[in-house]
Amino acid sequence: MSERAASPIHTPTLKRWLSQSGHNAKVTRGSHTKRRSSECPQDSPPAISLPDIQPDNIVIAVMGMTGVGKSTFISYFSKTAVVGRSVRSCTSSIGIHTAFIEGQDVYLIDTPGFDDDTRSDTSILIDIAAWLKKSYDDKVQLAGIIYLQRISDNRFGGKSTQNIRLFKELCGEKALSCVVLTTSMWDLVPQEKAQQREKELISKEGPWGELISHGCRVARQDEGSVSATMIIRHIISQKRPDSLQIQDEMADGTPLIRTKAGRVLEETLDQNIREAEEQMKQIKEEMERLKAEKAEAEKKVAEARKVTEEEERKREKQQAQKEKEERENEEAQRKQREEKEKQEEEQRRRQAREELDEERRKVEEERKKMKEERRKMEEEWRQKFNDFKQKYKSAEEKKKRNTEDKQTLYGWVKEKCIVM
Ligand SMILES: Nc1nc2c(ncn2[C@@H]2O[C@H](COP(=O)(O)OP(=O)(O)OP(=O)(O)O)[C@@H](O)[C@H]2O)c(=O)[nH]1
Ligand SMILES: [Mg+2]
Repeated sequence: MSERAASPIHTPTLKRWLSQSGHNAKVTRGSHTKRRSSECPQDSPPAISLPDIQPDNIVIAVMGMTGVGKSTFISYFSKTAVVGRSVRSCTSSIGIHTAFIEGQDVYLIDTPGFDDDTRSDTSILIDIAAWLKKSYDDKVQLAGIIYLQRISDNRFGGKSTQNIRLFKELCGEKALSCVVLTTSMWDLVPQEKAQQREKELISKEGPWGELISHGCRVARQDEGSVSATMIIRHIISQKRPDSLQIQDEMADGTPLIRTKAGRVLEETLDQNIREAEEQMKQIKEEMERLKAEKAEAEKKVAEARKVTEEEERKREKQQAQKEKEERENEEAQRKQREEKEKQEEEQRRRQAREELDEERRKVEEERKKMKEERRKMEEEWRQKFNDFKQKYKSAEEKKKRNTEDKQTLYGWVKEKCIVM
């Protein structure tokens, strides 16, 4: 595919009209895709001259919810497309990017995605409708619309369904044949799963079933610039729709809110309000229920606390009684023990006294015995002494007598002259 460094369109009339409209849709120098925050790349492409869109130029709008890859799709053909770097919404206003595809100048219109986290769907629809009205007034016809949807989304939720309804009423049945329903982000899901989701998406009863029955084509944006070029080529090869339903309605003077798309949006908003109110009601009921549960729980807790405190008091009383009994028991045991010890002591003392008495008695007896023995001995001694004394006296008398005898004898001898 031949491709050329593209530059955003500068359409003086369009620029004037859009800036007068007071909406977010702006045609600015450099990049027409206004970037909203630091999440979006900050390196703006250099400012380049902007060609006017002529009625016979090929203009393709890329639509879809936020983050589906609209700017990424355009970036394969135009360096001015600003791709988001995070999950936050990036493209905040309509951007017009020029590209050279298959030997032709193609104008790719980057639209802000619905379900944006910083803008309401209403203000986005106003921007898109304003741009479509202006292009209608300027006789600029869309060659086709690429409606992107992530195949990686787990389920086709309420928001996606609402967005499809809005998109359908924006285009109108007669323009749906120039729409290519395109699935992106095939690389994020296993092929088998992605194919299954695609099958569900395009089935008759599926979210895209009705659109397909009205002529929408289905494509996969699964090979970067290759598949993107094939999609563009398909659109170029198709007959252009005259106009979109919303353009016809607005050209007839129908206010945006009364257009079919406007009504869908209104219904959606009403439904969202109802859902939010229902949700609020449920939350309120849930809160009331929780409050009641809490009050009940608190009551139970208070009752349980009362019972517990009562039990605690009883337990303390029982404990105190038990301790008292234990103390009394101990006291009784102590007294018993002391009494027993006293008795034992008394017994010991009595025994000791008795032993002492016995000892004393024995000693006394011994003493008496000794005294008796001494008395006997003394008696014996006295007897013996008296005997000795007697014997001594006898011996003395004997000696005296003998001495006297001797002296007598001696005297006699002398007298008789007998010398011995
Ligand atoms: N893995 C993967 N990422 C993709 C693909 N296409 C886009 N992305 C990423 O998805 C994010 C959003 O892409 P954008 O192109 O900014 O999406 P958008 O639809 O323009 O988003 P808004 O401007 O917020 O409406 C970016 O980080 C892209 O790099 C794809 O096919 N595969
Ligand atoms: Mg974008």
